[in-house]
Amino acid sequence: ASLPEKIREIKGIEPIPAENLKLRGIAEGKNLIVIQAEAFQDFTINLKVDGKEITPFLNDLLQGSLYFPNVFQQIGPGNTSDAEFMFNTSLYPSAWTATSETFSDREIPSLPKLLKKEDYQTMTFHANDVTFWSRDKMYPALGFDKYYDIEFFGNEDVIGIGPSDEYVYEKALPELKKLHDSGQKFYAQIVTLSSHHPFKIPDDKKTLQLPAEFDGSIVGDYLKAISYTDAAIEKLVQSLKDEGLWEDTILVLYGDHFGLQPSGLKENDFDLLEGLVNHEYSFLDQFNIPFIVAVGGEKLGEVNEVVGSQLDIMPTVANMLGLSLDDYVHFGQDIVNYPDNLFGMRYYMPVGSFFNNKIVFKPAEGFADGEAFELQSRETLADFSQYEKDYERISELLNLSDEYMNSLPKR
Ligand code: GP9
Repeated sequence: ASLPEKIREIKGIEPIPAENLKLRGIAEGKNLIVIQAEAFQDFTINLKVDGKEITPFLNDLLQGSLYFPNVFQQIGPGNTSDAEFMFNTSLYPSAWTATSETFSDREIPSLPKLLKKEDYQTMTFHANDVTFWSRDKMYPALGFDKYYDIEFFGNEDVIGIGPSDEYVYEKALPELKKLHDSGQKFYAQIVTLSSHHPFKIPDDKKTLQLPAEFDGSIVGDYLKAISYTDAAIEKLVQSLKDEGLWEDTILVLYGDHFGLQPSGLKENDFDLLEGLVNHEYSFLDQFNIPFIVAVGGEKLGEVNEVVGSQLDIMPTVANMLGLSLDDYVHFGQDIVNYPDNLFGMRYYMPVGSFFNNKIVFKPAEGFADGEAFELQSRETLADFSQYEKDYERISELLNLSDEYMNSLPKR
């Protein structure tokens, strides 16, 4: 069997004929704009504090979009750059190094390369120095035609470590419009930065006021940073509409990874968070990122509760673009059409940890000493012996993934 077949077999995926796939090609030929939002956790979506929404624009956008509230991060030590790698490949990142630093000397199969064959131009925007996380090597390895980094943006309108999201969108838009106006299809990934730790948004850019109990807390700063992220995206979408790009766009938004790590929180932060999420804030909240797809001119309006992973984002979007991944090695899956899931975690969880549709499992010495939690109730499961097979399947998948990564030819 080929590697894609082997992966499907381990995951228990029976391929569905293309003509029977839901949402197949719904965005075929459209421009793809992907916003990878820094430290964006899902609990902020539809959240109200003191009657105020944290993400009013996205909450509104969701009404006509596809929204997956149960998707989990899988980054390794390469943080943001691992998330970029995963979206563009649907391959597991390396376990103990930043993938961008370890594998960028390889020929990496990728979404930019698949889209190139469909006559797309591909580019990525991130307002930091491109050498950070060795992106200067990763972007060419992923096959992007072009990247825009701090050299393009300059040190204007800075929030935290780089130019503000608003400024980045403003500068990126004319580049996209040029292509659109000349009839050139494009894929643009925009990696945001303004909501980076420690989440300090300057007073004149704050878009949210919170009750006094949030003053001086990282939770309050975080919510304000996410509110800023939301407001900046609103401006971008408005500009896409004003400039006539929206109807030809599929917009994908997802969070790269957690912002609020339990180890960085004080007791008061946990109390504040518990008040927001209505249960004890745990790793399940920490790792839960939003995944949203809006298609210009299409009313989708669906909340899909399926359990998914960061690796599933690209295959889900690829189906909507009408791309076939049948022969492309990938470890994620299109979660619209293949809702039965199994995916692994490493680095931020013990090796051998996995999620399936019902539980998350954390091994200790081995399987029997581990812990399992039901995803819906968050309760600890007393007897999880029925999931031992999944534990074995995950180790098989991660081994296959590492073998595959190591087999990629040098560039
Ligand atoms: C900086 C960006 C953010 O370029 O990658 O840092 P990270 O979240 O990866 O530590």
